[in-house]
This record gives sequence, structure tokens and C-alpha cells, in this order.
Amino acid sequence: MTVSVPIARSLEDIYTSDALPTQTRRWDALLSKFQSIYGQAPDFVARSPGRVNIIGEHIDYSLYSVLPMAITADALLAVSTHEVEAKRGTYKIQIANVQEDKFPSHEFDIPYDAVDIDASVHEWTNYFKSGLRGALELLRKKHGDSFTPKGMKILMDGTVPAGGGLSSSAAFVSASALAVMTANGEKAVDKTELTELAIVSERAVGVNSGGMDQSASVFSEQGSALFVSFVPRLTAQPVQFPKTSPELTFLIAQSFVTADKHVTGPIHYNLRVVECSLAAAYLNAVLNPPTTRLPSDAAPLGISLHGFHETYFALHSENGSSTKSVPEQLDELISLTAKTLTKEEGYTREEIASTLNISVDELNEQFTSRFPVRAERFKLRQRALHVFSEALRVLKFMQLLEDPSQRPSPTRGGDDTTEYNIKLGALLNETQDSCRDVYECSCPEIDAICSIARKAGSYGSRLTGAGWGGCSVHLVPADRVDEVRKAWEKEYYSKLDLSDEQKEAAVVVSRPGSGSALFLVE
Ligand code: NG1
Ligand code: MG
Repeated sequence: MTVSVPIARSLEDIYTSDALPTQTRRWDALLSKFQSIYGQAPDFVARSPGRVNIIGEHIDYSLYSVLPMAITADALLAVSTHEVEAKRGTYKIQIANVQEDKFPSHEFDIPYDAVDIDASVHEWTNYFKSGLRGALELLRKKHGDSFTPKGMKILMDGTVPAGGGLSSSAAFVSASALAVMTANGEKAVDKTELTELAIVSERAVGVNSGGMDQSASVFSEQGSALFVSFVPRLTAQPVQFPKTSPELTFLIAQSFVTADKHVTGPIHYNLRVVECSLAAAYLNAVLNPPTTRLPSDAAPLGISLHGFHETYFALHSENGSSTKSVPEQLDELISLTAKTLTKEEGYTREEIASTLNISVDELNEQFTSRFPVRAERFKLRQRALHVFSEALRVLKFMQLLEDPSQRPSPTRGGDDTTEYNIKLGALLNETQDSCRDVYECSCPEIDAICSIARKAGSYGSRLTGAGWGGCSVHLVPADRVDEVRKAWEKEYYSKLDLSDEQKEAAVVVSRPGSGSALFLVE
């Protein structure tokens, strides 16, 4: 079944009521600024939100399921395709940003057949170009090589903070791809196609990303979190939190430590992607029969820990299908990993290559040539242990949300809710511990924010997104929100030198928002 990106009739279709007044002002400003820059009204606005990840951190690129939700903050692209003249054989893109001092305007004459992106310079329009490139590839597949792209006038307004773990990049790339598809006459943009092309496109900007952010940005529905799975194919299922009293809220708190994947990728994000693929290859070489090859899949480097997982149980069960439940399988993988990957200090390229029975050059070619990484040793044990245990936590969290015998019920009295909330929160706290100690993607500031919150009444606190700074997410009952805020102010934010604007944005209560949408300007 295919589902198209919805066309919004009014802003009420897009935003929750608490956000409407601010959003209405913002959209009005966007439309009138478009008019003053380009001397005409836009034809449409393409919109895609940021996301917060509730649970399932750093496992999407190993193809395990995750549970994010969209936030209100988003990327908007107002677009017109009228009267855009360009040199022969090219089309013109004029692109401006509402925050023109930070993000200067550009004009590009782009040849029909190739969109050039220089991922080595960090330039804001690269995200648009990567959405453009992906969308055009898809359009060409559909309409044939004679397809000629339309020129576009664009004004962008993004409210997702960059480098904050709320996925400004996926919001921007998804909104861009949606804008390009629409500008080129695509009437109903398929959500799965849009998501898949946004995932691949974002890799063009130099990050080896998984698919969680783009899925959350495109598929989310107001009021629900989203259970995203990547195998056998991309699926996204809305999930509701039980109504409890006091209501459970998600607080998002900024650390104001900026983590820029484009700068630190080689020692952080991209390195983790490489370590996970190497761990999959290593476990396969040791635990599966000789010459077993892992299936190539949608993971950034083409093989994944999930691929190892499936291969292992197919080869180690009678008639190729395991009778164990997935949680039991994950438990088994955790103990197998602990026994097989014993080197706490990590593995050198030579050690891994010799186990894989390939040369170091071949290893570099296969695993570290596409995205640069810098490491002497690869911590395969810790990375695999985090991934399998985090995949298991996601399933446990989902079970708490979905299993009627686990959900709080009115007949079981009020204490029932507290006990339930403690269970949900404990899983989030375990994720944080694993991110900090095993995956090593937290930082002291995030650790501090989490412990301050827990002391003030949060059930569960952890980093969200890639980590190494950025944002954190906290499960807090509505009647403790003020206390948590005050504790952060006193023990964390007051010690930083923040502008009023930053103070304002430091903490937000997040309600699950809606995903990508198009708004046609009359
Ligand atoms: P952030 O840095 O929050 O955009 C990144 C990846 C995700 C996922 C998380 C960690 C991109 C676009 N996104 O999120 O796919 O791997 O880290 O769970 O790189
Ligand atoms: Mg990002």
C-alpha cells in the first residue's frame, strides 16, 4: 500500500493547538518575505519536522527498529517555479533563508544531468542540493532520461536547532526532496519513496546516517510516537502512549554543546557506523561456517549487525528458522558477543583483517574508504553489546506500550501508573548508561543534565540523537515539569553564558507532532 504526503488545508492540519499562534505568525512572515524577495507569491510550501528519539539510539544503521516522534520545530521551503530563466542546458535554483545573516542566499545554474555537491565544505545549501539530487534521480527513473528539471525560487525557514540532536538535517533534506518532487509536477508524493530517497540523499552530505530521522520526519502522525523498522522493508507504525494521570510528558533539554558530525564524524558518528559493520563481519567470520557471506542490505556500508543476527539463527537452527523469540535471540547474541569479542581495548586493522581473511588494504577499501574515519583500534565488543542490548530495550519498551497486560488499567488503581512509569523510565535510563559507558557517545554535560532531572522527578533521562552533545529527552509527569525545569536552571543553565533567545529555547515540552506535509498557496 502506498501512502502520499498529505496536502494541508490549514495550519491546524499541521500543528497542535498550543503551537498555532506562533506558527501562524511565522508562516505569514515567510510568505510576505517571499513576496518581497522574489516579487511574487510562492506556489506552495513543503514542510518536514525534526524529531526526538524516545528509545533506540545508534541502532538504525544496524537495521534494528527504533521509536522516535516528530516535534513541532520544522523546515519550511516556500517555492515558486514561475519565470525562472537559466542558461541553455541548465536550470536555475535561487535559494534564500529567512535567517539571511547566518545563511546567505545563493543562485545556481545546474546542468540537467548532475548535481554537484562538495561535501568537504560545510555549506547550508548542500542539504537542499542533496534532496534535489535524490529527487531528480527518482523522477528520472519514473519519466526517463529526457526529463528536464524545473527552475525554482526558494525561501527556507528552519526552526530545528542545528547540531542539537533533533535532526535539522533530515527535516531539511526531506522538505527539500518533497519540494523538488512537487515543483516538478509530482502530484502525490509517496511517503516511502520520499523517505528512502532522503536517507540516501543525506549520505551525500558526508554522514553515514541510518534511516530513523527521515522516517520520523516523513511518517509521523500527531499524537503518536512512531515505531520504525527497516527490514525486510521500511515500515512505520504509529504508537500511542497510555493516558495516565498525571499526564506523562517528554521534556527536551539542550546541552548547548554543539556536536557537528561534519567535523567530528571521523572519530564519532561515522566511526561508530564502521565499528558496527566490522563487528558484524567479525562475528560472522568467527561464529558462522567458513565462507559464509553476510547478505548485503540497506545499512550504510552494505552489511549490518542485523544481517549477522538473521544469518546466524538461520544457520544455527534446524530447517533454517529459529524457534526462539527475537528477545531470546538478542539475549543469546549478547552472551555470544561477550564470549567472542573479548578485547576490551579494541581491535587493530591487522587483527580484524586476519580474522576476516583479507588484507588490510581490502579491509580499508571495504569499510573505511567511503567516509573517512580516524582510529587505531576499533571497539567491536562494546559497539556490538550496545546495539544488541539497545535493540532489546526497544522491544521491551514497545511491549510496555502495547501489551494490554502491561499497560496501566483504571481498574488496577493509581499506584499502577507509577510503577508503570518507573518501568518505562528505567529503560530510558539504561539506554543512557549504555550510551555513556559502552557506546561512548554521551558527554559530561548531558550526563549532568540527566542526573539533575532524575533527582527532580524525571522517570527516565537520556541523550537523544547522535549524542556527544546536543539534546536530551526526559520522561516527566506533568506535575513535576516545573521542578525539573527549576533544577536545570539552578544547577546547569545558570552556569552557562546564554542569550535570552537561548534561555527561551533551552527546554521544551514536546508533544508528538505530524510529519511531512504540503501546503498549496492559493
Ligand atoms: P542526529 O545526529 O540526531 O541527526 C543521528 C542519525 C540517525 C541515528 C542517530 C543515533 C543522521 C541524519 N541521523 O541523528 O540516523 O543514527 O544519530 O541514533 O545522521
Ligand atoms: Mg542530523
